[in-house]
Amino acid sequence: NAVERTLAMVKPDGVSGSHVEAIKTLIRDAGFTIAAERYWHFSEAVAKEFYAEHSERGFFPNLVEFICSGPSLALILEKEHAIADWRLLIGPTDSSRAREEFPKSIRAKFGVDSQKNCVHGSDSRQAAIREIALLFEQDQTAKKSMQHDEL
Ligand code: YYY
Ligand code: MG
Repeated sequence: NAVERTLAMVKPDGVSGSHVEAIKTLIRDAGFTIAAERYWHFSEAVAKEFYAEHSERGFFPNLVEFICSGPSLALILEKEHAIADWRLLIGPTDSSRAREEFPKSIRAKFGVDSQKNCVHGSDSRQAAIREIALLFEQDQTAKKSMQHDEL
């Protein structure tokens, strides 16, 4: 029953739509602890690294542009089964499908479509470790590739 960590993120549409406080309330009400949080304004290089697994997909260029369009709030969430439970709480990738199938999910409540779906969640333990390292544990040189605190 080890406590698990996952990487959650409120994407640019969620930050600009002022959904951060509502989402943090849903996070705490679901029993997660917010271990760390940090605003990032993604550079193109870091966005491409974050979403590297999708680099061959047709939606990739638009996804990178969207993620770089404004600040995101990255959060490290802790709880037993944090990875799977956070994926359940955010709902399916397509916000319309979320509204049909998981109306209580965060994407159902605040997402717009398949791209502007408000939140991110790591999909495996390996992804969580990689994403937390990328957004919270980079050395100073790497951090310079991102412009943070641009709210
Ligand atoms: O993990 P999750 O965010 O639910 O979906 P992925 O299949 O990993 O895709 C990552 C990201 O890419 C998704 O949150 C929005 C974007 N995207 C898109 O813009 N258009 C699609 N048809 C599918 C995904
Ligand atoms: Mg994914």
